[in-house]
Amino acid sequence: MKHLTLRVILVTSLLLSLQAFAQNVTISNPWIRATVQGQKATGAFMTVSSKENAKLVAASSPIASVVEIHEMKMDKDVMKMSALPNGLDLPAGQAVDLKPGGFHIMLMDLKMPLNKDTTVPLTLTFQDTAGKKTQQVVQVPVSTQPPAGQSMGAQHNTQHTH
Ligand SMILES: [Cu+2]
Repeated sequence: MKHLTLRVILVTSLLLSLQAFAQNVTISNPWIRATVQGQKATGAFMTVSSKENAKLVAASSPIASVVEIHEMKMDKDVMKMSALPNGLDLPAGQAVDLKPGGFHIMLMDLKMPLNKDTTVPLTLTFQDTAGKKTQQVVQVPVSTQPPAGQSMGAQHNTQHTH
């Protein structure tokens, strides 16, 4: 009985701390690009802000076999995409944009076509500076363009250090 009580307390405090951290991360304007027939990969975009220094370290979705956090940048006039091996830095209090031509969540080996006006669940894994991981599930609308109010060229202070 003593054991059980202790376990309940531990689980409760763990849940509370997870919740506390989840509230520190805000996801806004998420969207995932609709696919055309035969397309096996697409990108998901959103704005992420964390109240504390953190990282987006992983993402997953039941509709894709492989999900990676990517960066796209110009390299000698060629747009190149690469996975961020250490995740995406989320400096405290700063909105970090994941958008076409920049950071994005890459969904590969899609198991089904993604049609406009549906939603796709995306599980995001964040890591705080102490190394503790938490997950947040976002229902991401499938669209052919960014959500209204978010222009493609929106300039936020996106800072990242390597
Ligand atoms: Cu990519």
